[in-house]
Amino acid sequence: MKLAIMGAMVEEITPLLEYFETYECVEFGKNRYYTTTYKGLDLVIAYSKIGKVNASLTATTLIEKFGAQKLLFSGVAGAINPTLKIGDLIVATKLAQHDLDITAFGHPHGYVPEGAVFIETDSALMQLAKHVAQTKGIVLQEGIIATGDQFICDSAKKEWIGKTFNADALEMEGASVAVVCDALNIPFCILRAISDAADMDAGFSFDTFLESSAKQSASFMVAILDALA
Ligand code: 3QA
Repeated sequence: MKLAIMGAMVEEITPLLEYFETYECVEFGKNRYYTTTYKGLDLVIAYSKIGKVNASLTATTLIEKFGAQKLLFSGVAGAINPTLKIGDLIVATKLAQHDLDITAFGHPHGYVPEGAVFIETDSALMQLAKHVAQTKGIVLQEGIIATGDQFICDSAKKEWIGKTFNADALEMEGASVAVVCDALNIPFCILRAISDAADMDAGFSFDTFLESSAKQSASFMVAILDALA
């Protein structure tokens, strides 16, 4: 089984590379892909750089060039649902692009013809994540994640995204990874730990908690790998 583990920022995959200790590096498409094995799993790990376009390129490369059969995303997110606090984990049930807008033609936000507003994640991976959380006594929320090419640091924008997509958290890559995996028939899972509340304090909170929240997500990801192995 060949598995891809993806992040957006270097901080999101560094804890994983440190955990696996030995890996090889292949350069492709102005990016680096790290390969290793863990408990019989073949892993390919990469961070895409920020945003939907970079994330789409990396997800596609992980699947088409490196032959990943499942894709797991680990990283941080801004909270919309007030029950989500800094460091809390959320796994996506489905994802939407909040900045995709052809509403001028009567379509709903996030929709383009021949697409769908929401892309659902793999239910088997979701069940596995929930099972791992339960057995380890870790709180894992499940919910809707909204993605767009904007760092949200404004309560009004956050509320709009929350009510338009019924979203619980937001970030800048998940839904584009979802579009790629859905099109290429690759089961995927998007895991995020909260770094901020996407409000006026988000910039400061993000800088303060990026590293610790990225580690929370990465260590839960290792537990998922243990269950998959
Ligand atoms: C933010 C990162 C991007 O990959 C999306 C973090 C956490 N809080 C968010 C928020 N709005 C949108 N997304 C998020 N990730 C990139 S900007 C910081 C860049 O620092 C999730 C996320 N409120 C670079 C240093 O100059």
